[in-house]
Amino acid sequence: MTKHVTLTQFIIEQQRELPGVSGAFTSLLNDVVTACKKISNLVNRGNLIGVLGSADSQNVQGEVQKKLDIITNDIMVDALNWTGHLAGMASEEIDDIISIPSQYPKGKYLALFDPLDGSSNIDVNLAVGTIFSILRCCEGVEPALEDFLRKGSEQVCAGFVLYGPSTMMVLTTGQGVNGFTLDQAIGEFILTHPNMTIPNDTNEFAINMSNQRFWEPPVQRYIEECLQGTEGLRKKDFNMRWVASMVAEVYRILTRGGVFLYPFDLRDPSRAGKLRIMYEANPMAFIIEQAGGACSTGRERILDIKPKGLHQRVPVILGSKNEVERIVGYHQEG
Ligand code: P6P
Repeated sequence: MTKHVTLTQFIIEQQRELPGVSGAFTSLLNDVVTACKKISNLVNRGNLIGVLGSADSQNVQGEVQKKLDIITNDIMVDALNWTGHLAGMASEEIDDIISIPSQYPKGKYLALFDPLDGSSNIDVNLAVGTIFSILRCCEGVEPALEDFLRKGSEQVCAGFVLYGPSTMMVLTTGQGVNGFTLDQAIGEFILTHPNMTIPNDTNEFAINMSNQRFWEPPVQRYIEECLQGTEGLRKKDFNMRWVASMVAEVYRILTRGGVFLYPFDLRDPSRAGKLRIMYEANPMAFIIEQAGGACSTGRERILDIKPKGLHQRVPVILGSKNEVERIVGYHQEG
């Protein structure tokens, strides 16, 4: 019988190789995993337990919140705030940084997360996910906003959980990318996709075509060439996918290559794009680069950006390295 490696065993064995690891990180990651297992169970039973639909409220982004947006945010906060591993948290659903209650010790990590990415899909039974990013900070000290606003290159861990036909966790701690499938029978994530790597080339792009009139010329040019297929410059046909759930798009790209674009949007230059740098772009960029891909705004590497705000938005172009570099080249040509 094949010996299955659980996520817990994988993390402990990987951390054992690192100098000076206290075990706090391993324990923190296991707490994140427990929260995501709870979310998986709720998402799976959605209609049966009345947690779908809108909450008749808006989040800091001005987006209508789904009931599960709020529930999953509370699950993440309640699973992590007592552990003594975190000095603070940040969530897509909460305007300010989330402090650790005074009765709990403050640890040396910061957790940032989008508790339910793609939640507009939840009512139509399409894939959604949880995205998380871990930064290191001074232990035992109340963190200030500035402690969160660190470049993505400073992340110590990034991951996401995709609640799809299978519940999958994808994780990096800077030593490559590994994928785990939740075995519902035993409640454990099992290593099923070791050392995930992205092909450098692809013939599949993901973009919301309804926004085409708001794209800048370099993105217009790239997508037009894809649509011209064998009759155009690229001399090959392309396929298109748009799931409207970043976690699903990124997982597909990790498994078969591709390029995902949520580009700069001319409608509102102050927004720059739709996706948030701290808990969407940065963790996904860390994962994509660790898998051999690339992630850019079109003008700069996402992981090099010094964030200005907790909910700052950035344009995102990520995936197969040669495609991302082509699009970046078009931006440089103007
Ligand atoms: P649109 C989900 O709301 C999200 O933040 C990403 O997961 C997804 O890629 C994108 O927005 C979808 O945006 O404009 O197509 O609904």
